[in-house]
Amino acid sequence: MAILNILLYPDARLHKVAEPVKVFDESLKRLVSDMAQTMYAAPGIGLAASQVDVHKQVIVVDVSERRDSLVVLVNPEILDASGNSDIEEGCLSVPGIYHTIERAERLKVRAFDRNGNAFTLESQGLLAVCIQHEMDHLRGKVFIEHLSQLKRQRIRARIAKQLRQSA
Ligand code: GNR
Ligand code: NI
Repeated sequence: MAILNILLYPDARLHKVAEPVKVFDESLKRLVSDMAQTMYAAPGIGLAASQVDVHKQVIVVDVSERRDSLVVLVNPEILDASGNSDIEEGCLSVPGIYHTIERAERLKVRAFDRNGNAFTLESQGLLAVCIQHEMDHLRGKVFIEHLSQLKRQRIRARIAKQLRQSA
């Protein structure tokens, strides 16, 4: 197992579009366990492969308090989305920035597990929001790109300031 390096916004590699996984081999299983370890260590409630510069459709999520309910989604597809949620979101790739984004409250996805078995998952609330946040990463989209141009500009200015102060 290994803790992987998480790309930080603004990094152009966060905008790459992830490819579907075609072979469910040992290297996929290694990626999933490394991603899970990276997410737990961060700590975060989700991680998309895009954030660790692997542009394959792989997501890990655990919204449980005990951190014992890992969900692995390979090649996820949304079957159904309904309702409205506005949970405050953060992102390991945009540290220190928190914003509510309009998301569906309930989500039904179809995906494969790390062994290549297909399943469907129905979720709501934080889990549903987190899956939508991670699926955005796979499309090369970071959560702040849901905000208005003005808000994004302010966030970019704050990030630049944070970077100057940490330098
Ligand atoms: O750790 C995370 N917390 C979070 C909170 C609300 C909505 C989404 C998230 S995902 C985030 C980890 C991350 O950046 N995943 O891509
Ligand atoms: Ni994120």
